[in-house]
Amino acid sequence: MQIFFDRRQLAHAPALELHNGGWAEHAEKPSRAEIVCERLGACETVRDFGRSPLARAHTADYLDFLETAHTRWIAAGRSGDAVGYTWPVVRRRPLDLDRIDALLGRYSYDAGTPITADTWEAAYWGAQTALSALAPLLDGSASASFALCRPPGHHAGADYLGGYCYLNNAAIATQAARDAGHARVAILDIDYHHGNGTQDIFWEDGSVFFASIHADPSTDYPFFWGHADEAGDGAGAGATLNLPLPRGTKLPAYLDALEQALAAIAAFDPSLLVLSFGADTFEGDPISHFAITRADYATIGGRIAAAGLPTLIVMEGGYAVAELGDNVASLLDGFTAR
Ligand code: Q9C
Ligand code: ZN
Repeated sequence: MQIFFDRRQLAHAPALELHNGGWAEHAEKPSRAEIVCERLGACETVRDFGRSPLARAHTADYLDFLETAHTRWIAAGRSGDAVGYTWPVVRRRPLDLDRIDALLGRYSYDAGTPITADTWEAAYWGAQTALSALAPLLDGSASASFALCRPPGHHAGADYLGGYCYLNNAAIATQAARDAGHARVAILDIDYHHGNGTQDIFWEDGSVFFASIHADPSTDYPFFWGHADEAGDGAGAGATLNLPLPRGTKLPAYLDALEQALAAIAAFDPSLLVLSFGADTFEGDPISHFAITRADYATIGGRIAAAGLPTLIVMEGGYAVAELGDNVASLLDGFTAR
């Protein structure tokens, strides 16, 4: 399996996140990607596909905001990481506001996702990592590849950041595959958290099937999305499948959900699969509550490989840093052994 990684992703290192009423050390650390890279060994060089494929999944105004937000934060006399404190909810309307705090509210939905001086650079190369890993699948020179992306992407929507995510790496690669001629692409999201950004981007798109297995949003972040009755709308009605599972879920119940997701994906008959892979389903994850073991990841990888689709695997979450390398290696080994 070809592995793609770019060290420029490591520059993003937010200090703190608002957690249970206080500022806590940020869980999404650069060492997450470093330890996986060390464990997996040699990585392919990432190419620069420019900004246009990013603008196929995100709005131009959001990309401009993300690129300039920290500079504007400093220009407003602040220091450290930029984070919002006011979010429009009631009777929202498209006001053209200039104040950085207003923009942070407009383009984000939580206080766990600070913008640092290096966020744009890191997120940009994260997206390029996903696009670079897609390339051998598009030209047929590989049947599977792994994009070691960081920061993660699946909570970021077309015009908002959140959940440690800024650019939606999986969505950008999916749209690039569509634009390269893949008529139907499926996304399978197996991060512990619901991939609300990805779901939102393709909500009304019948050419992308989005299936997600995640912690029940009644008890877990992101709360407002990922409930079982969310199924898409318009041309995308029926092209979204949410399979929420309770806290404490172990492999057997997880595999039942996985078979359901894979059956729905097979019925959709895609020519490419994008796997949003978060290893935060791990039993030892510090912010999550499933009970998947390292060995289980190989089983899960094998089941997904059995779908027989060209597959782009994109890294999402996973916060048990010391075990992350082994957990990712287990999933990839299970996938390739199949
Ligand atoms: N700090 C991913 O796994 N948790 N994102 C908020 C308060 C947010 C996780 C709790 C979890 C986001 C990609
Ligand atoms: Zn997650």
